[in-house]
Amino acid sequence: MQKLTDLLGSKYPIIQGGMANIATAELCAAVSNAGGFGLIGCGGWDVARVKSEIRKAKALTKQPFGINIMLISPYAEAISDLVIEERIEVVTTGAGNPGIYLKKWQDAGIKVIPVVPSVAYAKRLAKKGVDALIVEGTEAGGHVGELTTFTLVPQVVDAVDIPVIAAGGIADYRGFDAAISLGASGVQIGTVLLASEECPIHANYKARVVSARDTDTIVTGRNTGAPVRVIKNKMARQYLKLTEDKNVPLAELEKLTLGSLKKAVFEGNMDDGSIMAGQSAGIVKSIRPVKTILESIYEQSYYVKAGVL
Ligand code: TUI
Repeated sequence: MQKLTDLLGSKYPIIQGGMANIATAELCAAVSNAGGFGLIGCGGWDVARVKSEIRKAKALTKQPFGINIMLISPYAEAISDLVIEERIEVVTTGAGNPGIYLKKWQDAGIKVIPVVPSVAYAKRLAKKGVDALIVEGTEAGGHVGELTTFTLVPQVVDAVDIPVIAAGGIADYRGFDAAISLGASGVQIGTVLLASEECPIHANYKARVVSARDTDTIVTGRNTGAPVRVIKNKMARQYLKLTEDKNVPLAELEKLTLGSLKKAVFEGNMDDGSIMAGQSAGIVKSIRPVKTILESIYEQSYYVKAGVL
């Protein structure tokens, strides 16, 4: 099987999550410049904004980087053409089925790496010729599936013959090595990068991730079809209450979630903001440069030390 670093052109088999409103050109370039694989997370951005971030990232790094498209975005289709025009080499997708765009991207030579939350979904996409899969457990922050990284990764590894990238709950070399033990070819990290010096979020958000204890995250909206893991606060409690009423339209809830994410990201509002973060927030204890975070994951890995990777 192809090595993930050969597929991506990065030094480390570590990719950055496509965190909406957070994975800007700045964070993406910092990750790629540090030897990981950076991504611009399009979230709910329109085409003009994504284009401007792509241009910025191209100016900030000469290393390869990718684009993450959140498929429930109203701009997903337009962005699916933009990545071709901009000659982006790798696209990751989340929160939906990338099926309708696959052929067009593959014809353009774009490597496609969807996030999958289940085995059946992984098999279907592998059959369609995607290049790798990001297998994300429910430990992750933001929009999540039901299964844990620990159980889902080995099942997908057994079901497909393309590289699997483990995501959800990984914040240090121990999580990295666990993922490799489960058969993954690499990992995706998000939460630990929230606590990086280069991450363009409000200082309050970073501080809240660093102070989070093991039990501080919760999944809101499991019963609505839009389950989102956040750090518990007033907003999370309000959202939980709102979703007890099953008649609230999904689109309205998504707007509320993305809108309140902005309050946390830009204003540092830790009461009314949606503080998306994964369970690994409990592992994250300090704010460090991206380069230190990536090096400490890779260089301390037993697999790396043993020369296996
Ligand atoms: O997408 C994510 N994480 C996200 S997106 C986001 S922004 C947002 N805000 C409000 C509501 C919803 C999203 C914050 N965090 N991770 C990747 C991911 N994809 N996790 C799970 C999935 C997924 C779920 C279902 C992928 C495919 C899927 O298929 C459903 C289907 O049958 O189409």
